[in-house]
Amino acid sequence: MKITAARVIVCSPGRNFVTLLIETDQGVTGIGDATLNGRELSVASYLADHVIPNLIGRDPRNSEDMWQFLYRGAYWRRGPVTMSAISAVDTALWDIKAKLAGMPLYQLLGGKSRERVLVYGHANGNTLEETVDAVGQYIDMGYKAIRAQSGIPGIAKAYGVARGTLYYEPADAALPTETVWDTPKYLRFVPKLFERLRETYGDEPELLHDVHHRLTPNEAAQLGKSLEPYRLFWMEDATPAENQQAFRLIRERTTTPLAVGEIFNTIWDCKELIENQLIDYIRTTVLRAGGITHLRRIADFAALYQVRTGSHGATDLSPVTMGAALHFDTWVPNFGIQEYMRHSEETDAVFPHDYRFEAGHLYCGESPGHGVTIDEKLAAKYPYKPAQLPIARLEDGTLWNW
Ligand code: KDG
Ligand code: MG
Repeated sequence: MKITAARVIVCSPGRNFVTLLIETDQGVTGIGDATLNGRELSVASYLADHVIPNLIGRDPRNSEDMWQFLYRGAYWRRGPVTMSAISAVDTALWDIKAKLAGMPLYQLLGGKSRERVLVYGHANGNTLEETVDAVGQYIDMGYKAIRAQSGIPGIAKAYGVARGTLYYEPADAALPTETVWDTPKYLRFVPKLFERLRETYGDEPELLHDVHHRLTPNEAAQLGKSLEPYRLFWMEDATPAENQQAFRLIRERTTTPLAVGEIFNTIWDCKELIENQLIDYIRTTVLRAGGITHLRRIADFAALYQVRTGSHGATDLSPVTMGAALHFDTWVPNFGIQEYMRHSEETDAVFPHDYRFEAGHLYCGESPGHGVTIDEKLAAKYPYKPAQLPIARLEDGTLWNW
């Protein structure tokens, strides 16, 4: 069996997506997501110029060898562009393999470990009151776990606050929007928000919060401690994780559970965090961390240390990633939770899929493969639009972590 052709489809049905489609001599095709928010064309070019010529003529069933070829064989290892491209190839090959077997992808991984996948949605508002109301709306929609982000008095354009109500899309301009950051204001405000959320909705809903890399380890420890009475499911990306040992300081000072990993590319980015039990949830994804093949390796390693999965699932990960992630989540023994930010109707129409939401959970479909396809004719109606992520500066102008 051979790969006969592959192509990259770039489209923008509400936001930009890069999709790899692989064709075989047996008529079976597979797709993978290669979207890297704000840097989409770099991955598209890496795939078209450097990866696709290497795919033609190879046996698509040898996904492990293909992974090793693209990772080791490139000499230049890791990095978001390379790893997003490898992820797309790997996801497409698993899609093909499962279609050849006539099975939903989770069956090839080891079958079902659970019937349904717990997801968390994104509630947000410009003020504390609006955010409290938004969490209530998510509870009414059936969500059992909700991330709460709020505008903060005195901080213009806080992270995670939507322009519409259901959809949060940070990549909002061709050149980065500038936002302002102020740590003391943030640290004073956030515990008040979660105090109000527990007062209003009681103990039951799982509540999550994304710090989005803004704090130092000591500040993160302070925040974690101040949130302990409100029993968060997790505090995410409390500090940047290039220095994995930085999490030791946070870990030693608070019992608030810690999640990290949406920007990690390989097991090497989280090895120390996991083996030293510095985190509770690893947020690596099918898309960013080398596809099913590598994500499985990370999850198995994490299981040894009782670290559970909590894959990134923002809107810049296409429905193709969501479909593959749900098969992974249905199988993975040490599953924690799956992020689920709803895609727009235009996006859903371009990527027909068989997963569905019900009562706070997503269910993966039963069709062979990962259950997501692309309508290429419709995709062609939405050409690429340059859009980058914002940046953050302190009030004195110093560039900060967005
Ligand atoms: O492209 C960046 C987004 O995916 C990111 O800002 C979303 O932090 C995020 C999250 O937790 O969903
Ligand atoms: Mg995040």
